[in-house]
Amino acid sequence: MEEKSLQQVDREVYGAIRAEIDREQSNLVMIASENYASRAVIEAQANVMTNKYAEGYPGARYYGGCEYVDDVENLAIERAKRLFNSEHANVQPHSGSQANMSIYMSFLEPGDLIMGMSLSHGGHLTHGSSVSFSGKIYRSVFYGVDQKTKRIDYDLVRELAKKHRPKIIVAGSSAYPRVIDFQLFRDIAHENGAYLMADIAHIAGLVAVGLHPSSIGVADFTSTTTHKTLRGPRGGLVLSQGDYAKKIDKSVFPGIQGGPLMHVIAAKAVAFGEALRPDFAEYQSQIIRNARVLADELMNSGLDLVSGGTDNHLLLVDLTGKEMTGQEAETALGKAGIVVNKNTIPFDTRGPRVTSGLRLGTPALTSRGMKEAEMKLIAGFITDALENTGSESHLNIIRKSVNDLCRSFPIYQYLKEE
Ligand code: DSN
Repeated sequence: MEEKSLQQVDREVYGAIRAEIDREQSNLVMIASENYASRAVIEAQANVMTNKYAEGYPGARYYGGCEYVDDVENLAIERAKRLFNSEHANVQPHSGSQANMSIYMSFLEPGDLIMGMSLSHGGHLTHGSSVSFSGKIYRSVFYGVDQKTKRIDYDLVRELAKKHRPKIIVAGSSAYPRVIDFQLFRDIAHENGAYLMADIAHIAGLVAVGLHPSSIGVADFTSTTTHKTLRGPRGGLVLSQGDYAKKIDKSVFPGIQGGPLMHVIAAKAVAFGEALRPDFAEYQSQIIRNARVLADELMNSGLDLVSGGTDNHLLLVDLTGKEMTGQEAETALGKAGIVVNKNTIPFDTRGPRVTSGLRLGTPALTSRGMKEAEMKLIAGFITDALENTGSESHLNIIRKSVNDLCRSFPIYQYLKEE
C-alpha cells in the first residue's frame, strides 16, 4: 500500500485544511458552541482506530480484534463516570442529537409527548421541533422564558406539565445565558409523572467542575456533546443512573447506531482525562469571568443583552429596535474577523434566517489564553464594528487589530507547515 501524505495525495483537501487552520488562528472564534480541542485530543482522533468495527460494548463485541478499542472505550467510560459522578456512561453516540435520540428511543413510544424549551427561546431542534425527528416521531409542547425577565418561566413549565402530562420534560438549551434549575425541573417532572432529561451540551464543562448545578443524580438522564465547553472531539455522551443503563445501551446500539467511531471514543477518553485535571476547573472559571466582563462592557456601550447579562459561557445581544438585523450584524463582524452567529431571541419578530439577536461565547477565546483585558478590547471591536456595518474600510481596520490580537495568542504552533 502506498503511504503518501495528505499533502502529496490531495492538494485540494490539504489546502482547505491549511486554510481552516489559518482561519481558526487569525479570527476571534466566538461561536458559543465551538472550542479548540487540544493537540492530544486531535492526535487521538486522527488515528488508526477509525478502521475498527466494534459493534457492541467492551467485552461483548460482534467483531474480533477489539482488545485495544475495548481499552479506550473502558477508559472513556470510567473517566466520564468519574468526571460527572455518574453511575453509568454511554460514550458511543456520534453526536448530541443521537444522544438525545437514544434517550427518547429508550423511554418513549412514537406519538408520546415531549415537553422542551421553545427553539426561539433558546431550546434545541432535538427538543421537539417540528423540523427534527423529535417533532416528527413524537408530539411536542414548548415552554419558554418570561417576557419580562427572559428567564425560564417555571410557573409556565409547571402549568404546561399539569395540563399536557408529557412523558418526558427536557431541561436544556443552546442559547440560554442563565443558570438552569434542574432540581425544580425534576420536582415538576416527577409531580406530573414525567421523566426529566437534562441536555447539558452547552454547559457540560461548567457542570463537570461544579460551576453550574449538576443534573446528574437529579435528572433521570443527562445528554451532552463533548466538544463545546467540554473541549473534546465532536460527539455525544449519555449519563444516567445504573438502573437505566441497559435500556440506554441497547437503544444506542443496536437501536440507532451501528459501529461506534472508535477513534472519536479514544479522543473522548483523552478529553475526559484532561477535564479531570485541576487546570480544567480554572479554565472553566475563566470562561465565566470572561463572559461577564464581555457582557458588562457591551452593556456599558449601549447594547442590550437578553436577561441583562450572563451566568455562563454565552451572551445574547438583543438588537430589537436597532436598524440592523442579527444577519447583518453577523456579516459585519465576520468582515472584522469576529466569528459569531445570528440567533433568534425570545419573542423575536424576525425569522430564524434573519433574527434580532447575536449569540457570543467565550470558551474558544479562553482556550487560547485570553482574559478580562482582552475581553475589554474585543467588546470595543464589536461595538465599533456594529456602529460601522456599512464601511468596508472601517471593518478592515478593525480586522487588522483583531489579527494582531490573535497573533499574540497563537494556537496550533505544532501544526506549522514544514
Ligand atoms: N449547533 C449547536 C449550537 O451551536 O449550539 C447546537 O447543536
